[in-house]
Amino acid sequence: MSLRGDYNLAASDFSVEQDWSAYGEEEHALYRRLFERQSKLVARYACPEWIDAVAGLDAGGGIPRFDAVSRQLRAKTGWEIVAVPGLIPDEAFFTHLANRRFPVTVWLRTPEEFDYIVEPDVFHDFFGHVPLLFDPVYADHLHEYGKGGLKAMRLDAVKMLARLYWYTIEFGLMRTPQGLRAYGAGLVSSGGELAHCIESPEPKRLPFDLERALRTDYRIDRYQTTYFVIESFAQLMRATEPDFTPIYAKLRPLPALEP
Ligand code: HBI
Ligand code: FE
Repeated sequence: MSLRGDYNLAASDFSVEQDWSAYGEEEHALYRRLFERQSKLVARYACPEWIDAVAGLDAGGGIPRFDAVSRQLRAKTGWEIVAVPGLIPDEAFFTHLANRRFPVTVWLRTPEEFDYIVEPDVFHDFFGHVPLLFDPVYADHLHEYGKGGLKAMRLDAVKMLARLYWYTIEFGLMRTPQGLRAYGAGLVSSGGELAHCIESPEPKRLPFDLERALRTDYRIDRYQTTYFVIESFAQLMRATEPDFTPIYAKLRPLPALEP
């Protein structure tokens, strides 16, 4: 996969400096436009935990300073942002999560990609992922996920575990007393899929089922056709607590499920 970021300056853990002064005014303006578009949608479709967290973040003025937000994060849940050039290898990614460091891409999409981008950019990573790191239960789950990822590598089960991440952290839905809400970063940061995932009659919306999620394939270049719905982050934490080793062994011989 030809990646867009500049990996030449990355350290051995794939971290880079954010160099906030290098962003141009037009990049900050594009970030603000993305933020303003999503702000109208998240009020209606994002889960309460995301809404509460983003209220405490000065996230709309332009591309955020990672070190300033890391100070707020550390104080709340012990997490911090690690600046990266883009997608990084699984082992580096899982190692960062296992140490409560969330990788956030430093570059911003081009104006032509306003509506859709394949690779995660700073808007997807920061606006989509960072606010929920302020939620203690979600933060603990992601920490466990990172440790589970390193174990999955030893068990050659990363493909299965990546599906869990996809159907929760990236595209998860939550049932709330006010109705369905999105918590997945790929949904919260999407101009079109955020309303679609809640309003459209087309996609399947299944109660969260760990084994089904681990078996269900996904497409990265289109709206999801299947969403999994949790009751709460506490339920997600409980459901993913068991040792996955016997689950991997049971599911490995079975065919993947089409979404
Ligand atoms: N790298 N920067 C970055 N962000 C991701 O979300 C990411 C990654 N590398 C690997 C990866 N995700 C997935 O393979 C894991 O979810 C399994
Ligand atoms: Fe993401």
